Amino acid sequence: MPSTKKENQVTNLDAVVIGAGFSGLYMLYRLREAGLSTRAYEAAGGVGGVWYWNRYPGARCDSESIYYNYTFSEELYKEWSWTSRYPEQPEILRYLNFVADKFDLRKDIQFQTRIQSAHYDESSNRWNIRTEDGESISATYFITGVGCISTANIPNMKGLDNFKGDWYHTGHWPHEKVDFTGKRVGIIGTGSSGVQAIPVIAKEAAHLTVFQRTPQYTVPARNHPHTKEYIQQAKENFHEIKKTIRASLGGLPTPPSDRSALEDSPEVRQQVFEEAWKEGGPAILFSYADLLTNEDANETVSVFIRSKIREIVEDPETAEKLSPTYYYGTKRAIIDTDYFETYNRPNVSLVDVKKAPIQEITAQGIRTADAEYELDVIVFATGYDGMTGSLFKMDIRGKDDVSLKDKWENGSATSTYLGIATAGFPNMFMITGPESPSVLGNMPVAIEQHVEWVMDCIQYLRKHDIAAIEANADAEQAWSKHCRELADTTLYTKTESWYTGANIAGKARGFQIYVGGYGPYRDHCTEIAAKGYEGFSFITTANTVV
Ligand code: N01
Repeated sequence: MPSTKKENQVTNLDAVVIGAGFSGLYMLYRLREAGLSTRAYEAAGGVGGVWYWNRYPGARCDSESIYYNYTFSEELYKEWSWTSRYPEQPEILRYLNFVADKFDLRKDIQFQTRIQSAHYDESSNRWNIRTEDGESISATYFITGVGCISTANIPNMKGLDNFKGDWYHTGHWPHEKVDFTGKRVGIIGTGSSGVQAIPVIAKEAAHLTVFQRTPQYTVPARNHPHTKEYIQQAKENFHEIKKTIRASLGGLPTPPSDRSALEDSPEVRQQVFEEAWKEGGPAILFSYADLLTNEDANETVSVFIRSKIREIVEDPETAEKLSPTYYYGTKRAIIDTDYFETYNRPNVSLVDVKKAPIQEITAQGIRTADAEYELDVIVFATGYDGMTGSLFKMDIRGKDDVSLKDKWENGSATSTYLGIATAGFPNMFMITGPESPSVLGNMPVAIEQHVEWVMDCIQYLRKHDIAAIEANADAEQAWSKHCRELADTTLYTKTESWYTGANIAGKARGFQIYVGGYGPYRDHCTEIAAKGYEGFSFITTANTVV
């Protein structure tokens, strides 16, 4: 077959960045500022990453706005004003578009382009990258900014093709408004996405049926508009905010308590939890130091939230079905607006699909083990193939033609050095990759740290005439072991969640997140760099390893 013009062309670049969300935009900016020829490739039609795709009703941020943004530029921080404590998706997407415009990033982003493969060529120390439409790119550095939770999980349910109505996944929501007026809507999933979407859809739909597999702890967000004075004050405190969130454990300025929940009497504890409930947001999670490490401490907060569910939900049977039993906070701690209140509406019903599992999607709706539900619309709020899903979607091959998927044994042997690099894949950097702290906090803070570390590393390589850097296998094994050991001191590993891969049928289990906190992790990465990139090997331009 004659090859197309595109197939014959090779674009030569210093660096390729995958994605144009928070990670990709900043990485592109830094590389370009440093004078490297760079292009970002993005499957979507615009910037934003998850905020481009997650347009579902109720989608909003769960970190406070004044901290959920870049802090690399004081000017940028001062030019943008958030309207509320937890802004909605359209406002966050506007912010990222504002960033792209301010720094003129769009001219170096190729939209609607999905990267199909990236293969490392040992003879040239370069990455050969191909897009799905056949374009070839050669680059020294291959940097992924693909997000930790961006590959949608649409469960393989029998009969979905037969469904006569419309169906959507929250992570791939249409750009046009989906009108639920007068419709019988079914939603599957009660994670962060479901908990945000359910109250909003319920207000519009004729009837909303929630298909719940695992009930969720969620606490009120207490969202509210910001006053001009509050925003002004944040801008004046820019340097303090930046310093504090960068040194913090989870990218937020309020330090968690240093007290054990078991140190206080039940009366005092009740008061602490009541105040945190009133304050909303992450206050409950931060109210005691050991909620995520001590089973008895965790039970105190779990009991408190269950009591709130019983207070809010009028029907005792529904309240019971909505009451979780896993350790609070070991699935992503959710904050909501009127979630439990929504179950008091006459047009909302709750179906326990753990008790009576979904058997198939029929032409008319959903059939569970004990009933059939007629629906006009099905919403899948069923989450993502987290941490490795988006990396495995590309055919990434390192030295000796070994694929990342094979090296990590499909996810069961995922191992990285610092969550940034992996042995056998020189000059490949993962922004918020597996075994970094990433999703256990306020993501933009984690992203900025990685981008800045990677940029410093690339500058070092260029300055010292080093062709490639590669993580050493022994340093990687030690880091993975350290991550697992730390995780095992917490309750995270005792709960089935997308953190552990348990949400995807057949996916290997493992907890691939560093739980030691953003600040300590940052210090460790800085120290590794200061020691001349300890744990890495360098390949010189003469192709010798040092
Ligand atoms: O996904 P999830 P999400 N049959 O995996 C259920 C971030 N985020 O999109 O718990 C029936 O948490 C599943 O049940 P179970 C945030 O980090 C942030 O809600 O596995 N049910 C669960 O209830 C978050 O943690 C924001 O038993 C099935 C739900 O679907 C992450 O994204 C907003 C099923 C999936 O919950 C993912 O959240 C939104 C099946 N076959 C998301 N398969 C912010 O606020 C799955 N489920 C910033």
